[in-house]
Amino acid sequence: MRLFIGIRLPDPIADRLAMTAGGVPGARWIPRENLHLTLRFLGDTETPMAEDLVDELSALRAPAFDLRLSGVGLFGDRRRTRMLWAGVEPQPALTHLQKKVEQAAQRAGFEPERRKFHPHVTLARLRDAPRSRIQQFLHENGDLSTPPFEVVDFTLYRSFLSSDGARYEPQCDFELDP
Ligand code: 3AM
Repeated sequence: MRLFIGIRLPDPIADRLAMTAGGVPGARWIPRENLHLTLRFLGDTETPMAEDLVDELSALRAPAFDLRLSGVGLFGDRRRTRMLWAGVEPQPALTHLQKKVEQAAQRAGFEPERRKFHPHVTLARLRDAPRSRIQQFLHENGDLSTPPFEVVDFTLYRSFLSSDGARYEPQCDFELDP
């Protein structure tokens, strides 16, 4: 099964992000119910390793925290699929949680994640999108800012890929300390 660990967004926050969709030809917008902040991509995983991971994540202790999304940006270049994303205001408790999640994944037997953690919420994947429309999107949504919301847990997701795109199914929530 294809797995990743992420943070769910409260409905009003997902609603606000979903309002940014549109206006960029070649964009595949992430469906509102799929919007999330990825903490760790795990990929295809055998059941025993997934069970070890659940044990490790259940034992993880980290405090709950507030998070606020702000701004939008673009990852990637013309040779790769590019992504539009919403930014995350710096929050040391989020970085702390991500490190704990990384440690838990490694204890469960996953290879270390070599890439630096850039917290973001993917809004759309782009293919051959005109540069001018991307710039327009970045300009129009540059002042995106959500109210702070409390992150009280994080989630192990299963990802199902199909020609219609990905479907993400929460498998298990792990509570943070109040
Ligand atoms: O939340 P975002 O969109 O940044 O891009 C995928 C998504 O991240 C990423 O895992 C998240 C849930 O699908 N992802 C998918 N395949 C990946 C891979 N092979 C990957 N990240 C790293 N390596």
